[in-house]
Amino acid sequence: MEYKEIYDGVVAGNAPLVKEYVQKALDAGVEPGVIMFEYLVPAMQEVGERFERHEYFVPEMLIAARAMQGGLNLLRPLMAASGVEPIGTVALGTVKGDLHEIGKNLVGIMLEGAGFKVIDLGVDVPADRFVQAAKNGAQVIAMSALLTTTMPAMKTTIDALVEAGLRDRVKVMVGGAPVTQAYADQIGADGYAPDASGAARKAKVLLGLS
Ligand code: B1M
Repeated sequence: MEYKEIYDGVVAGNAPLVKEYVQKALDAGVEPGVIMFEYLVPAMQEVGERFERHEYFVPEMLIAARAMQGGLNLLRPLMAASGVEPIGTVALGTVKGDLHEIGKNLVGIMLEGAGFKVIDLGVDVPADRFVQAAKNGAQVIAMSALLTTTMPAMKTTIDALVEAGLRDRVKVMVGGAPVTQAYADQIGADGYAPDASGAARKAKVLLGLS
């Protein structure tokens, strides 16, 4: 692993080191996608595994997440399509009660990279904000959940879209570590993707673009 400092920096929560080496890798011509999927994402997986083994606790996870975010911020503008008419609009958010944003941000980056305009609603997003985004013209409502306890908020949003008479006008896509295709089917979502690049592919399929 040539830029091991990126991986180690995320695991150790060393944001300046991550930024420095992400920039070094970019300057040396390493593809942003390689930096993301070969260094940043595996490092965050390692953090998760340490948490599961009770070697890391919430503060360590938080500083690791911040370090990863710093790296992602350098990659985001490079991965987004530039100066091209968007192929569709996606409103993206982590559902109510859920503060996990890294996966959601990765999905956003991949959607942007695929040519979508992404309206990032942030984290802890209540159903009515997704409904408002649909009213404002979003064609895809994309929801992320990382907690088993917040997954039902996806169904709440779908119900709210039905109640607002908007369900037929938008496609609903769901994802996040505990979410499955079976769960997506169960709550009446139109699509599910297991990862960020799959999410970009799925959004295109849902809008009949591929
Ligand atoms: Co949290 N946390 N966390 N956490 N955290 C998990 C999710 C957990 C699995 C850890 C564990 O116990 N093993 C566990 C959930 C258990 C469960 O419900 N099954 C957990 C818990 C319990 C908690 C707290 C309750 C802890 C506490 O306070 N006691 C608390 C809850 C806070 C809240 O949300 N209300 C909490 C807090 C936090 C931090 C704030 C410290 C931090 C988040 C910081 C941040 O995001 N700014 C955090 C972190 C970092 C994690 C872990 C370590 C990493 C999550 C992550 O970013 N993964 C996580 C453990 C783990 O994953 N092993 C854990 C990397 C990211 C790239 O993956 O988000 O899965 P992921 O996204 C993927 C796919 O899922 C998919 O694409 C992404 C990229 O490929 N995807 C989509 C995601 N959204 C999608 C949407 C789509 C399609 C695909 O379409 C719309």
